[in-house]
Amino acid sequence: PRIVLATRNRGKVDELRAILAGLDVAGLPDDAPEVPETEPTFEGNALLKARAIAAHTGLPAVADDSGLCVDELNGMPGVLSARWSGRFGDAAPGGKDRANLDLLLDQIADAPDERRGAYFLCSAVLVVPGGAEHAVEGRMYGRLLRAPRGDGGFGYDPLFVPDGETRTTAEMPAAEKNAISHRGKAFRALAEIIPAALA
Ligand code: ITT
Repeated sequence: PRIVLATRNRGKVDELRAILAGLDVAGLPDDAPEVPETEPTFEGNALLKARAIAAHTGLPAVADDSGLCVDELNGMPGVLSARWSGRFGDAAPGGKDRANLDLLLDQIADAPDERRGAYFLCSAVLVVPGGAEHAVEGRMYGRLLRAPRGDGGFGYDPLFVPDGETRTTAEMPAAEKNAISHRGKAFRALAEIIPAALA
């Protein structure tokens, strides 16, 4: 059965295609509606995106909402991670990921080691048109460096070192990041329930 991925983020599409290998995964159609993320929770926003795309395409839709929760910032930027800097896509020099990364560096510049803990959270959902909704969650715990390292991944990866690692997630091959990441965990859990959910 065919499912559609409700995301415009290229970094995510590449990760999700690898994790959901074996399923027939379609990309977001060009005429898909833009869905504002207005909910206060990751799961609420993931459901908003998947419901809109399931209704638009008539296909089962998979979406995620994810972000970085930083100890020093009492859980911020959290659900605001993608739009924290207020600079979007091409409007930001170096892209929005760069603007967000610079803001994070600035905000935690004075944080001592014991306040540099953080975790990524991913809520992954499946919405079947006119049918059931499923939601699962994955997390990856780690700590934030004082200067970025690595060109892989996307978003905040150059600052994030997972627990038990010395490399940032931007220094890991994609498959290694997926094996331990919030998104990898959430989507492997979702992939397990997709066959029964679509049967
Ligand atoms: P869609 O809504 O179209 O899926 P988005 O980029 O807006 O794309 P989110 O609202 O889920 O996605 O925001 C997630 C943000 O959190 C993302 O832009 C990064 O800044 C950060 N993020 C999430 N997962 C990450 C990861 O694996 N590595 C680095 N940063 C990540």
